[in-house]
Amino acid sequence: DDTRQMVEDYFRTGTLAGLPDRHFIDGEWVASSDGGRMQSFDAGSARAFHDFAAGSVGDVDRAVDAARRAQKSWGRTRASERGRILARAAELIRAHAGRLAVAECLDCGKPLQEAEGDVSGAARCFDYYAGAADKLQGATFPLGPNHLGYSHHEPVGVTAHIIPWNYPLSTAARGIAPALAAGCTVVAKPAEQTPLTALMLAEILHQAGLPAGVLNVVTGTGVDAGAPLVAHRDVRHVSFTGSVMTGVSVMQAAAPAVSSVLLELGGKSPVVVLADADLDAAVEGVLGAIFENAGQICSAGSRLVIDRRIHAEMVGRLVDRARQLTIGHGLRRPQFGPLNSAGHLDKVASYVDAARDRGVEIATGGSRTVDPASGAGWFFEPTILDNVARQDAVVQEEIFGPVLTVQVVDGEEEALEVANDTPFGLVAGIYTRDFGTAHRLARDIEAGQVFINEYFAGGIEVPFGGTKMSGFGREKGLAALEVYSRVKSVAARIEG
Ligand code: TXE
Repeated sequence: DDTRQMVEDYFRTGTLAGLPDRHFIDGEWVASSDGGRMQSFDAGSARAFHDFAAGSVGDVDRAVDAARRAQKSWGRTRASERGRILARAAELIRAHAGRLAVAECLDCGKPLQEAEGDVSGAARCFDYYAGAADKLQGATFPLGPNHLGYSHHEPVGVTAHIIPWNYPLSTAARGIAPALAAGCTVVAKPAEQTPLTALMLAEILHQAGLPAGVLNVVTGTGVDAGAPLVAHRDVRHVSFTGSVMTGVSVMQAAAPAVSSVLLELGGKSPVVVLADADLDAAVEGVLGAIFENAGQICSAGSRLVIDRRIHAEMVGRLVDRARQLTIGHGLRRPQFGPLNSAGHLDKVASYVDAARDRGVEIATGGSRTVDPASGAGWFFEPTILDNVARQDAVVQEEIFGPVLTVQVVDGEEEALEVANDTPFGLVAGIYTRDFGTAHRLARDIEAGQVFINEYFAGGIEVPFGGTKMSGFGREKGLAALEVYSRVKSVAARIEG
């Protein structure tokens, strides 16, 4: 099939023909105003495979200007028509699924089957907001017989989307689809490591009938392209997914324009496994929670909080399974792929090296490795650190790699205390057969989303976002439409 051919072509030539390599502004492919270019790297082989436009303030200004000019007419386009365009985009994402997945796999390094899952999730996201576009309704207010009061939702205006490198297509889709559904226009800035699928998505929406200027994509670094975008005076809202430190500076940069901000800043999410849990389900859940996408997931379950009575058995089973994971280049569909960049591999390795030096017990993994087929690539072994103290850096700070820490507790009360004992609060997993315990913990755990007896349960229907240092604002679900719209209320005297 198509995908197999692309994979063969890539391994033969070291590149892939026809990948987008310029900004998408006002319905056209545009080179950087200063001619800047930068390279994309294939993490599975540590080699450059593509180059693309490195944008700066001139490109951002041009894109925001296009979005501002397109805003009025897009905002007044009938909601059902906006929905039809999103529905067509969902179909086109499916039609181009193979190419999108291969591009995502090369840009991120992740296993191809995971990239394929991201692509079908993105299509599903466009379906969802296609259907939701004309369900955004206002209210009437009981002002008495002489007055009429009502409200409706207006689009926020030009929105900026700063996208990270771990889920480039999914994150782009979950911001762009509700923004377009609500009648906003968009300037998106994908991460410099992973520009491809946001550009491909812009082309798909253009083919689906989206008018020029409604969705623009400027590629380049955070400093040169991201910073001028989030500070732009004509941007009314910024959706940011990335690190805490950058999120704070984005919020500051957006303040002078009084733009609203949504921050999705990652976490240190606990998976609580109590003594009565279904251990088979818990083992599966924890493995996926930390080793999917090599742990480069904001909502990764990176802390196992485990009852002492099942600790030895659970860790033994996890270690066995972690050692069996097949490692390799993403295009070979391994169970476990590389980290996204050399710099990120250094960060993950330095956390584990420092932990080793402090005497933290390494139950399995703990070292850099390579793709066994080529002897290259930026890989770090699936790693489990056992019996880690509550204040240890590997428990308190986001590593964003395949490193699970294990914290041993006695019973529900201590599990809750340990689960909440980090600065983050994105998601949490709970494994127990006791209904009351599960929902008591779900109530008391500080997190924006809780999974019970299946980690990553849910879908586009379920609102997602953080508390504490994990950020604020909700993506996915109908909640996301509220991010991209404002209530306008009208009160009129109609009698007397
Ligand atoms: O993040 P940055 P980095 C965490 C994870 C990771 C760490 C560093 O722990 O190890 O962050 O990753 C753009 N104005 N997460 O350095 O800098 C940048 O170009 C505007 C968690 O990649 O936050 C990219 O598009 N934009 C996370 C995006 O911000 C700026 C996902 C994220 O980059 C900017 C990624 C600026 N001044 C990393 N500086 C999650 N929540 O899932 C950078 N950018």
